[in-house]
Amino acid sequence: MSDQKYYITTAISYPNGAPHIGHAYEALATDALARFMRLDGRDVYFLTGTDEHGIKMKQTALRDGLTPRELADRNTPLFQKMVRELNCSHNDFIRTTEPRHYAASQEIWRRMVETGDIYKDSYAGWYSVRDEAYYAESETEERPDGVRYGPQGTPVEWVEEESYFFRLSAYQDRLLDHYAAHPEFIGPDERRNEVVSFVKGGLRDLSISRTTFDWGIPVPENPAHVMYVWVDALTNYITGVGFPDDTETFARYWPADLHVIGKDIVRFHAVYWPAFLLSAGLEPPKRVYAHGFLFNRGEKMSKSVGNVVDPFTMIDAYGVDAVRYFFLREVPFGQDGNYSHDAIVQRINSDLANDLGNLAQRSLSMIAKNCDGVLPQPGDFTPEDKALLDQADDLLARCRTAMAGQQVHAALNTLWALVAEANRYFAGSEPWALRKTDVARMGTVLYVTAEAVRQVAILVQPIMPDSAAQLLDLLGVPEDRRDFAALGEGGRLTAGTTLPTPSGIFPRYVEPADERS
Ligand code: ME8
Repeated sequence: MSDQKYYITTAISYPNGAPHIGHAYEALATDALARFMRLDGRDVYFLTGTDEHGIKMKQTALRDGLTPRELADRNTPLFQKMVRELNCSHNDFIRTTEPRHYAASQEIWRRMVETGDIYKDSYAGWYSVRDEAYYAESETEERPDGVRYGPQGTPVEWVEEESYFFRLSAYQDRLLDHYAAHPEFIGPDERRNEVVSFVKGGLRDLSISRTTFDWGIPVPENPAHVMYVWVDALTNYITGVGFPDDTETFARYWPADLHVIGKDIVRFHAVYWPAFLLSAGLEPPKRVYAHGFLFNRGEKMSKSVGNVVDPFTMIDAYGVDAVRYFFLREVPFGQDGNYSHDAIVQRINSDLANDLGNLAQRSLSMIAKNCDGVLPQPGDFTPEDKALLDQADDLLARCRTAMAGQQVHAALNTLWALVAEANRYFAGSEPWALRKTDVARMGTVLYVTAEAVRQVAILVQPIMPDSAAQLLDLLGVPEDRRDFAALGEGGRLTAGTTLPTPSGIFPRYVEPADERS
């Protein structure tokens, strides 16, 4: 398994403003999936970045008295800072204004021309700048406010201009065949059904260039046209792995194993993108998975926390690992979710501080006090010991299944079920009482508990990399025994290891205002 590649991407964000929590959510979830696969021995390539062309960028720049490039140069560093502060392990951050991306976009265009899929005509129809999307008249409606809206609730405007078209209509059957042959191509199922019925409803050729503005990549044979922003944006996924010049890297990583995106941009990824690729003689990605949208429940936020819609404020207030854990545990991946200060504090104090933190703290401090800080040698295992160890040894298989289907919350539920079981085992075994009656048995209980914590700590690394590393330090697990190959019976803790002095890793969240009292 060790050599199997795994190419994973986020959508690339529009840097027409500062990053928001939706952007952060997508990045941290994708990072958890990337880290999981890496620890599982896969050769992972993880790409993220910014989508810097298009009318939306141009209009925002005009409003702010900037050029679109100045706007991109002002905001893209904030997206780079966000992924850094979120502790993302991306291999590359692509900006669609880079020369390598111009080369890739012009090359895919040329290949689509060669296939005969691009022709010139004139476009007349509806366009949403907010979505950067063309809509059929039947998908729009005029509301009582006199404004016409598209299917995502954004205003549309009438556009009429000379344009190049892509023969999307010619791909209807091939796309339907592809969805049928690869039922895993789009997830979750709800999104797949939407796409299949959209394509069955009939595809019209797609306008893929604009002449009324110039903020985009020039069309190779006719620089009076710039490419429609989505043609260039989607192409980032192949630019990022070396298309067209670095054929070795491209052959190694393409097709992508997973594009992680939000549910509002499924049509672009599951209809347009595979059609462009098939036209250019390239393979479609293996899977596109759409997460849901996050909503601030609108609860009053603690003053000290401030505006928690801002990912930077949120990281400052709660810590990066707590933020990562909260969103991935709280929101079933693929569904919409709410967040609020109270919900985050609840997860920090209950799941992290009480359940996992106390389990680790109680067992490790008993080892420190009663075993001279040396991991005790276990005696024969009782059925209770074995039951807990078996459940721990089973975690990897369960987490693999969950993560292969992007069910990150389900993987976490499995881990916390083991944490709950380990807490029951620890309380029921009363090692503090055994200290006076049966020291050897106490040692076994402490060993078994520590071993359960070890497996949880290894498997929780993709979600909370820093805290998991600290926990593994406290358990004396060497750096080279922290990947998934070290899980299960073969990687058991080594009795006799001297452990560092334990310290708390998951502090309770205390409202800053309460700290003084
Ligand atoms: O769509 N909750 O960029 P973008 C969860 N440039 N996810 C959200 C969200 C929310 N409230 N708001 C946005 C674009 N997202 C294009 C993508 S890819 C070739 C080009 C998600 O900045 C959204 O669904 O509007 C998308 O996946 C990502 O954030 C970037 O959104």
